Amino acid sequence: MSAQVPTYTALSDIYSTDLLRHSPDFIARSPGRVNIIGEHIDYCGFPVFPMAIVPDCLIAVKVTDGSAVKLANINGAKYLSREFTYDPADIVAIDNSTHDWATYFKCGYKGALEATKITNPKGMLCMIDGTVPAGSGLSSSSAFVCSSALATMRANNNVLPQKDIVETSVAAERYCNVNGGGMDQCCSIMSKLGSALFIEFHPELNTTPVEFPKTNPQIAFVVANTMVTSDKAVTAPVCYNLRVVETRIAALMLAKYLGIADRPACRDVDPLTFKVVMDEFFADQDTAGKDVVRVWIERLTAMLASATEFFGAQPEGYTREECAAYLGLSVDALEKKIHADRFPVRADRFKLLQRSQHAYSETLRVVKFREICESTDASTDYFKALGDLMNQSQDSCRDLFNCSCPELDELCSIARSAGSLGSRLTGAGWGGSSVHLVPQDRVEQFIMEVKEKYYAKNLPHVQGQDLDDAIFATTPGSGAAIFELE
Ligand code: NG1
Ligand code: MG
Repeated sequence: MSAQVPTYTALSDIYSTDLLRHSPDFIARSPGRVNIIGEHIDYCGFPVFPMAIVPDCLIAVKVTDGSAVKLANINGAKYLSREFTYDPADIVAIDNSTHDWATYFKCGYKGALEATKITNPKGMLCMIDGTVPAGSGLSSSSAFVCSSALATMRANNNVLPQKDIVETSVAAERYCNVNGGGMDQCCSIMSKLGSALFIEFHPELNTTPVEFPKTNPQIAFVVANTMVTSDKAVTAPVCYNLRVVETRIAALMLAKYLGIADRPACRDVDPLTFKVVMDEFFADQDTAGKDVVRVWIERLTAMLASATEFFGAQPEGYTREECAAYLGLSVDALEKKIHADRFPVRADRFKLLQRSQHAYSETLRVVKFREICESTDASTDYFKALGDLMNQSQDSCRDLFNCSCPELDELCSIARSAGSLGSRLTGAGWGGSSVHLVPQDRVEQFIMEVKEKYYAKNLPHVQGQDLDDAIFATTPGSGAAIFELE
């Protein structure tokens, strides 16, 4: 007799805690995401191609009078609680010196109240359950920030339009001192069940749901976590935030090299990104009917290859002083212009050539990946065409952007030998998860082989549910939602 799935009349039947003695008014949820392709280019303003996964962050909320916010986190059945009170002076203090799970809620709460301009917010009793593995590169942080912002807006009866919730969540997560792009929050909030999301950021946020081609056997994606926790908040100054700074300096120098740095569109926009430079470069040209991104990327790639006086002269990278001198700025002015004052980085040299080559080539792979997904040419070998782009992305992340790690490289080569057509890191890298393109009818066998060759060998203590959370097949899930309870 299979165990009956229990049914409850109210959440309070599950958790007899003071937070849930009253049944909640609503539940806000926002999912994690896996980035299929387009890594470290959202903050360059270029398009990316993630999809929402089923694991998410759920927040059950009882709205109360007063301004106290009580949180209960039942992740892994440990009952952890935090509470704070709305402070008219700065909404809520965010302390990044200790890495506490409640910080993500406070970021979403603060961002939501700033965006809605609510000054006398309701009290909230919140029961939180996150199932996106933390530090796994599947955007557990953004799932938490987005659901917290959504819950705060709903508690105050002021849920903004989706795109405003995305912008709010992107700004809110930066309170954790990670200078992130907008991919994770946009995917979490705006995904449509059954489709991946082609996300463009400039000239404005624009999303296009894209279904994967109907192949036989079906296309499936398997996520495999290296279990190397990549805690961006800790490593940011030498990893994530450093890469953001390198691409920003490269964009400034590119604009100068192309003679368009003083045009208002480049001079006044903050921060300057590769995409802004590209759009301004073509602004006075007739691009009707041209695939601007492809033209731009191919032109830049050729230019970078030949422009030794530009980037190629110093493959080991440029110092702050050299960059500032090229741009006619003081080092301080340069630091401010690329927000390195707010998000400090630790590096002597910036590898502008390599980061640019990755960003341009990765953008072209995203454009091609979407075209292949939308192609109806019956002769297309979808698995090979899509898989090759994913493998090229991994090589570029490893060799040009230096954001892979030995465990990710090992996992990708094991996966390819176990039948993946395309294997790459997903998310920031330096640990976290990988994503693999596998025909549906080989998924079980693939997962078994990777469990044996990677997890049993390197992580024998990871068993049972933890192992099932470490490597799993996933399909495009739906985005954020609010469930109104009676
Ligand atoms: P992860 O590490 O999965 O949260 C981060 C950034 C994204 C994007 C990817 C790299 C945040 C919140 N997320 O994702 O914007 O830049 O790295 O493509 O910073
Ligand atoms: Mg994250």
